[in-house]
Amino acid sequence: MVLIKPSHYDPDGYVIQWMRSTLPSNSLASVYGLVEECAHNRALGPDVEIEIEAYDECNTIIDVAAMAKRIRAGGGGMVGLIGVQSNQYPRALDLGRQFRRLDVPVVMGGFHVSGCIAMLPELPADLQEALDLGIRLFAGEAEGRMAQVLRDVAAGTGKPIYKFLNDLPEMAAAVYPILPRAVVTRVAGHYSSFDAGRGCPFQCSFCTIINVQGRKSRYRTADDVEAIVRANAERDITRFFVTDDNFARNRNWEPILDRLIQLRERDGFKIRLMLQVDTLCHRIPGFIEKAARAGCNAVFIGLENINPESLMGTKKRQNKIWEYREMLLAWRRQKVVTYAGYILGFPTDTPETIARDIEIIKKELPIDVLEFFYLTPLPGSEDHKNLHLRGVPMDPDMNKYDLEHACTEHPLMSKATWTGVYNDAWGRYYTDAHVETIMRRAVASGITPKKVLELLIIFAGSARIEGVHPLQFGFIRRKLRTQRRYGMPVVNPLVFYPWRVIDFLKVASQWLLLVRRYRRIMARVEADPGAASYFDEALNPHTAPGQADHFVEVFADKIPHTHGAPVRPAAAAAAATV
Ligand code: B12
Ligand code: SF4
Repeated sequence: MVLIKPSHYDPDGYVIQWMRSTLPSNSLASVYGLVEECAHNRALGPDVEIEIEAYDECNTIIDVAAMAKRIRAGGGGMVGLIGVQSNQYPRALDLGRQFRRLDVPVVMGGFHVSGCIAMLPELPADLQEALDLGIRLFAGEAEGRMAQVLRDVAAGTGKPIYKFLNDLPEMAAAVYPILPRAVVTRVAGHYSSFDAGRGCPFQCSFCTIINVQGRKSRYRTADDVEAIVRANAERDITRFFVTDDNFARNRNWEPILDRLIQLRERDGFKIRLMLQVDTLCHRIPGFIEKAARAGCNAVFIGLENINPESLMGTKKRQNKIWEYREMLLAWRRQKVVTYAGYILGFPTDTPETIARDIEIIKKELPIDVLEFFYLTPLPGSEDHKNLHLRGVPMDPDMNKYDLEHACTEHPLMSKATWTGVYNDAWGRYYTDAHVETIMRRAVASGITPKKVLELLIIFAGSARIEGVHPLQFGFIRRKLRTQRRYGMPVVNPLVFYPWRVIDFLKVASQWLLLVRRYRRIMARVEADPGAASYFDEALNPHTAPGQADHFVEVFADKIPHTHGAPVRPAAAAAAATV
């Protein structure tokens, strides 16, 4: 059984691939765990041994012919295309096409298949193309269902579509994600992953997750999480990306964190965690403190936008901008690095409002790393479904649904303007002056400066130098001449290799310059005797009673009347006169 997590194509049609990737694939680990269970239970009969190979294409070259040969030599088998997102779908289809040509059975699963089947009234043409190639599709979650798929494929009776969307498996005591050490070590920092739960109670209209994994919190037990940590520790892996979209809404967060704290503090496991949380997590008593004690040193926060109108428009009502600073400072007090995602292209956004908002963030919010995304109608989301049903044009090329392209029209900005705004945003946030401010804030808060420096280098350079989003970044880009998108010509070696050398040298020199510049900034900050007492508006925890933060004032007329919202000066004055 060969498990492949496909990557996707760059604009020249080459696979985005690195010597080392920076983030692990939890989909791959989840499916690996499930197939390993089948192998252990001899799901194909007592005489049939199942051998498993797992590859993340972001860090490994996929040799289709060699894999097909090994499958044949082993007496049969199949290829699983794992966790295929919409942007990875064209690449997955190309891999599937090559395996099918060699008569190898292929099954594909992941968010593109699940999202489309969950939300669209009919099968889209690209999924039909897969079926026409003889690729089988799996929609839904595979816990408890993998053995059935393997048996069907082995018997030659596989269904064209496996559909399990309305029957979400329980997570308690479910088989857990795991990967062999050799796969994990291809990720820089040797991070592995697990999902401690699935499902999110909120209703953001751009989100696919709630339509595939549901809105009910399903979670693993503390015992399961301990088993995951111990199994990985046996492979000398103790760093984890916990992939719950919103760990703060995992109803079992506290027992899980308590157990991790015990493993760290009592049993000496050197656990490190990256978590994803929402902007209200600081309101949960003890959550941030326990997360830090459990080993969390980095946290991804779905800030999305600071304009309440934009947030309301996408049903992200839970984001209360007047609490952002308090939440960020709460993490900072625990010396946890904060990453915030910022979405560009909400209906009321213009180049001017976006530029203004980024400047406000720099000045007033103590975020370390800010990353930008296009508002994208991802297949599987309510936004995509609505546009599809209304017949609004959307880019037909799924390779572009990577949150780095404008995939549909914007009411106020042309595609060119929107693209300009996205490119400008990285440069606007990561100015040398602001990088210095972030480093000063880190030193003043006791956060390891070297860690912040490394992150700033990657996030400042990835989109601008490599042309890929930092979430897809890796170390040392590979471009294989022959791994080109289906339909694009394989370039003559005499043209390809000189181009590749120039391309490599250009990119490498830009990285060297950036690293040197940022190191100098860091050295300057560290040499400053007053660095530890640095203070600015973003670090100020207290807004005097009756006063609003400056950035809250900017949006005063857009803040909805919800519980806890700051009272607008005009409304307060009116109340006083009554
Ligand atoms: C962790 C994560 C990442 C990680 C790791 C990727 C990974 N897949 O593990 C990183 C940070 C790298 C990442 C990056 C991106 N991500 Co992401 N990510 C997630 C997240 C939060 C969890 C993934 C996960 O582990 N899920 C749990 C697993 C078990 O679910 P699963 O993948 O669906 O797999 C199950 C089934 O589908 C099925 N299955 C899957 N494959 C197969 C194969 C076979 C043969 C079978 C039988 C069954 C089967 O069984 C599995 C077990 O039940 C999801 C949201 C979510 N809740 O899933 C977003 C999500 C997958 N990401 C998304 C996006 C858009 C991205 C980015 C493009 C964003 C960006 N600009 O950076 C990049 C892409 C870059 C890349 N190279 O991957 C979208 C995809 C939506 C879509 N329609 O494409 C999601 C759904 C979030 C969202 N915004 O809606 N991501
Ligand atoms: S909070 Fe995150 S996971 Fe939950 S619905 Fe919104 S975008 Fe989706």
